[in-house]
Amino acid sequence: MTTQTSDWNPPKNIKDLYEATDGNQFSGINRPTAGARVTKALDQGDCPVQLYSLATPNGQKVSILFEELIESGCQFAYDAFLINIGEGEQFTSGFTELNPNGRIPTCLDRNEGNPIRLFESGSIALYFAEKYNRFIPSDPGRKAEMMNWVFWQMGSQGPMSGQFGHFFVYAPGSKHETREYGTARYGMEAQRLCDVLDQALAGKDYLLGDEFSLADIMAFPWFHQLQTSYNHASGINAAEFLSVSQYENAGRWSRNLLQRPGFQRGLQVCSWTQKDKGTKPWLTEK
Ligand SMILES: N[C@@H](CCC(=O)N[C@@H](CS)C(=O)NCC(=O)O)C(=O)O
Repeated sequence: MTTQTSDWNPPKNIKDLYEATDGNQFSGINRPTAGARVTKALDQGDCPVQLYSLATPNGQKVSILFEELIESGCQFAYDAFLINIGEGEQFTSGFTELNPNGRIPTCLDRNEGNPIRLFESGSIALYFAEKYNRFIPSDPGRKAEMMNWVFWQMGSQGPMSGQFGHFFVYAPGSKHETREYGTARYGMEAQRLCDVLDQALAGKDYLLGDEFSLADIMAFPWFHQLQTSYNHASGINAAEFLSVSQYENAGRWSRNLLQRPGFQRGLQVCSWTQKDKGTKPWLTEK
């Protein structure tokens, strides 16, 4: 590919561009460095597993898995703690000791006295699915296909859809040209990824055909996010903007998954809107 001529001259160092991000809804917490920003221990409960999360699509992958483990009959108990990422709670020393990347979801498996820290939703999900021998096919070919979807989700669907959401909803209000470029680039890619999912689900109940697996748990929350969230201040939402209803196979799959009690509860764990009811709101409703 040839390098295009450009009338844009970047400064010698990115530092001179940092302030161009001012005004995005997360600019208060964005920094180019890692590590703890304050010394503070994490809250802990009595259960074997401690989950530090928020009901964003990345958090929901793990909480849906946890609730599906419980639904499938596993003796699985976890405490959940809401991490307010807007206030930088992902940068306390307690949090970054568990997750040097400073992102939700993050877990601690006390593992009968041999604690194991877990970060990255894909790593957390594979760890617990393997530990409890659930949602991973025993047949090597089917297991490989399941892994294909897990890595597709982690490497493509999540990051690209998230970047779309940033430019569409959270980027600085006045940066119209930047927003149009970012929204177009990542929005088109988010559509392509929805189409990948949609085509894979043609004539099938689940990504592996007739077998529900971790692939479905992983791929659901970001598709659901595009169906239901990312509302622009003008009133346009992602579903309308990206014509998400055109993905009929994925829409049918998503509706069916939403019938599962594990999905219904998993979506609510560490939900911001129901914070007053606790991190597992259905416990209060009983
Ligand atoms: N690849 C990571 C992504 C995690 C991630 O980006 N989490 C977001 C919330 S959805 C976060 O914690 N953001 C806080 C920040 O940007 O400081 C995973 O799947 O666990």
